[in-house]
Amino acid sequence: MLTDWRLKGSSTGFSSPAIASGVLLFFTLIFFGPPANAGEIAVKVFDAKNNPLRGSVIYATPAGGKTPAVEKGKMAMMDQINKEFIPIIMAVQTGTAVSFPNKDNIRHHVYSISPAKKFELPLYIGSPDNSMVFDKPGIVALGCNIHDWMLAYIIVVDTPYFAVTGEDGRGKIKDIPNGNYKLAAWHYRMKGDPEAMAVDAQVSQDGAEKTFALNLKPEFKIQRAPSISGRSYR
Ligand SMILES: [Cu+2]
Repeated sequence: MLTDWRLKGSSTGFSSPAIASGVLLFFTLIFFGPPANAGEIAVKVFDAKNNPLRGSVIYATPAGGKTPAVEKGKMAMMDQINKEFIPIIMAVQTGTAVSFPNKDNIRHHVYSISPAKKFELPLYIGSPDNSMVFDKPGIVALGCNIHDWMLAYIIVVDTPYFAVTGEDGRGKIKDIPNGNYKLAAWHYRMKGDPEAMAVDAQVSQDGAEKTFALNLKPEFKIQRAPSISGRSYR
């Protein structure tokens, strides 16, 4: 479209007021950015008792539209610090490479038996080049063979539009192009399939806001023993 009026402009000159205003619009766009054709989806995730659910992954997949491919060379990092995975919940788009640096001065042995990505990084220390491409969508549960309580999840989704909720159970998927989406929420204790429970969301300049109320299974994370200093870790 832009090309069209530029051609028209060059063939008829700039005397017409319509073309002049087109030129003005063109330069306005150059200086002030594109028009608002993207918005955000604000999401709240609660449990059945209305407690906010931190660490829920919310993700929006274009309804019938094309999903942009993952950025080439996209990397994410799953740290190991103080015998815990950081972050505990991480979402990535399918095709993203994830590395597993060990910031402790002891060895970890990271593994997953999840169908979406089965792997093992035998005992290592430091930050060897151990990145792997997560090429299938799904939930990947991580563990450490040495430290039973170490647990984290990598949620691999077929879309670049996702976010993780904070302590208040709220999350925002930002810079998402206007259009219709299937919006899903995942939590590691949820009952049911997030995609089967997905809702329709429409993104426009006004944005969209959605709420999920999830039924949870009992907590199953292995509790970490108190440390020597008396400080306990979960
Ligand atoms: Cu470990």
